Amino acid sequence: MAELGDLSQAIINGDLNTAKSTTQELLDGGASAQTVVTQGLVPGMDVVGQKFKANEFYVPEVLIAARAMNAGMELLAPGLAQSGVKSAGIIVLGTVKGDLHDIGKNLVGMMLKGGGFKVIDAGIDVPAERFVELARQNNADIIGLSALLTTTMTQMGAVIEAAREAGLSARIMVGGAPITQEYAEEIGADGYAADAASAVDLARSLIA
Ligand code: B12
Repeated sequence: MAELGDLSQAIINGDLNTAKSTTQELLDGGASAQTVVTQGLVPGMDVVGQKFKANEFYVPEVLIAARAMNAGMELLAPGLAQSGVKSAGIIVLGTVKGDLHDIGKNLVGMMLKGGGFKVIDAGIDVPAERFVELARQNNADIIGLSALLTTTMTQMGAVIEAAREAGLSARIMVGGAPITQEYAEEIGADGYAADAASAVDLARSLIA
């Protein structure tokens, strides 16, 4: 009989097949989709996030773990929709206009999903108006902006301005290699995180 801890361990190991089979076994054994997420998948991904922060895991391990988690999530999606489990929050996440880098943004998105957030992926090269449109359509709690170029990081300010002009209440968090806490404050962002694991903590604190 599979245990919730086995599922957490499968995520930490990045073992997609075991993550899938264990998720299915837990469901077949009568566990609710919500229990499987909150006591199996999310604790596993939390450990992955901690290891990433401590430099015990690197980007490939995190991506592999996130893929295993997504495989489990796919099996749970119908059950979660039925039980109406409330997400931790809704985040519109994208790479700003002029910028095509998306590896970090995708990693942040996967970790946020692992943390129970509903993530709307706006993609790359996203103009300010598109962020505003998606945030409004989805009633987003947070807009997450990624930029990897010193020439595109200035776009973050444009999104913040557009969101304010549109009267959106969504908080804005920013990240990407050239971004610093100082820069985030300068442009009036609500938060900055240096890596994907910290992004989850930041998102939780922005909503709390
Ligand atoms: C891969 C890469 C590319 C790939 C991108 C592929 C893809 N699908 O993303 C390609 C080849 C397309 C590319 C193109 C270019 N690139 Co490039 N690229 C890189 C490289 C090597 C790695 C970036 C990366 O993926 N890192 C790994 C991820 C996991 O890290 P990350 O993105 O920093 O994300 C983490 C954090 O920053 C944070 N984070 C990220 N986003 C967010 C968002 C939020 C909300 C939060 C909270 C946190 C957060 O969490 C992430 C996970 O921990 C970097 C060098 C580097 N070491 O950064 C150069 C680099 C960013 N590129 C650079 C340049 C110059 C270019 C080009 C202009 C090159 C050219 N002359 O054509 C083009 C620009 C294209 C464009 N318009 O965007 C420069 C930028 C210099 C600068 N200061 O502006 C760099 C620094 C290389 C260099 N040393 O010169 N690039």
